[in-house]
Amino acid sequence: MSPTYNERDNVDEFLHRVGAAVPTADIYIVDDDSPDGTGSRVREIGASNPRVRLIARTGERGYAAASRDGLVQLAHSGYDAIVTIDCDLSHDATVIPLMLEQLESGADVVIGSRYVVGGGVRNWSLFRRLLSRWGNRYTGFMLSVGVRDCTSGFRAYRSDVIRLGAISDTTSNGYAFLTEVLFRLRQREVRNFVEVPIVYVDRVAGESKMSKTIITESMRKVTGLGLERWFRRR
Ligand SMILES: Nc1nc2c(ncn2[C@@H]2O[C@H](COP(=O)(O)OP(=O)(O)OP(=O)(O)O)[C@@H](O)[C@H]2O)c(=O)[nH]1
Ligand SMILES: [Mg+2]
Repeated sequence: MSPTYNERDNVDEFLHRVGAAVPTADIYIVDDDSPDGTGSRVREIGASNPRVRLIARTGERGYAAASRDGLVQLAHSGYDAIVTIDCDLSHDATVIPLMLEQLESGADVVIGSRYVVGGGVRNWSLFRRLLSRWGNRYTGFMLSVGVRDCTSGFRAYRSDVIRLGAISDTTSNGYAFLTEVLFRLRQREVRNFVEVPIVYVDRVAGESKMSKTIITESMRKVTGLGLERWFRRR
C-alpha cells in the first residue's frame, strides 16, 4: 500500500517495480485526490490489472491520515500482512520479499532501516541527513522504542497487530505518525520490531511534501510522547 499525493510522474514505474517484486500481491494506492491526476492514472492501470487498486480519499489531506485509513481498512479486509512503501521510488521494492519472510518468522513489524549496518541514504542534502539522523537519535532518547529508524515509512505489518487498535489511536498529521505508531504498539506490548537494511534513494521526479510544519510537528510530538511515557499517564 502506498499513500500518494501528486505522484503521477512516478506511479507507473512504481507499480511496475512493486508488481515485479511481489507478483501475487494486491497493490493499493491511497490517493488524496491529487490535482495532477495520480488517482485517475491508477484507475486506468487497474482497469487492465486487477491487482492494482485505488482507495480514493477526499477532504482532509495528509500522509498520516491516508496511511491510517489504508492500514486500518486493509487489516480488516482479510490480508495477513500489509507493506507500506512510498510511491516516489525512494524505497527499493526488491526488499519486500525479505520483509515478508521476517514477518513469517515472527516479527510484528519489519522496518526498512537506514540506520542499521548495510543501510544508508543516497543523494540526500546535508540538511535532510542531519535532520533525519538527529531526529531519530532524539526519538531514541525520548521514547526508547528499540528501533534505530523510527521515521522510515517502508514497513511490513502483521494485520492482527494493526487490529489491536494502535494505529486508529494515533493523532499525528505528518511523518510523526510513523514514530507514534511504534510507540502506541509498544503500549500494547507489541515489541518484536525487526529492522532490515535499506538504501534510501532521494526522489528524482515529483515534489517533496516535507515542510517546516511537518518537522515542527514531529519534534513536538516526540517530546509529548516522551513526557507521556515519563509521567506514565497511560
Ligand atoms: N495520500 C497522501 N499521500 C501523501 C501526502 N503527502 C505525502 N504523501 C505520499 O507519501 C509518500 C512520502 O512523501 P514524500 O513527499 O516523498 O516525503 P519524504 O519521502 O519524506 O520526502 P522526499 O522524499 O524528500 O520527497 C509519497 O508516496 C507521497 O506521495 C498526502 O498528503 N496524502
Ligand atoms: Mg519521499
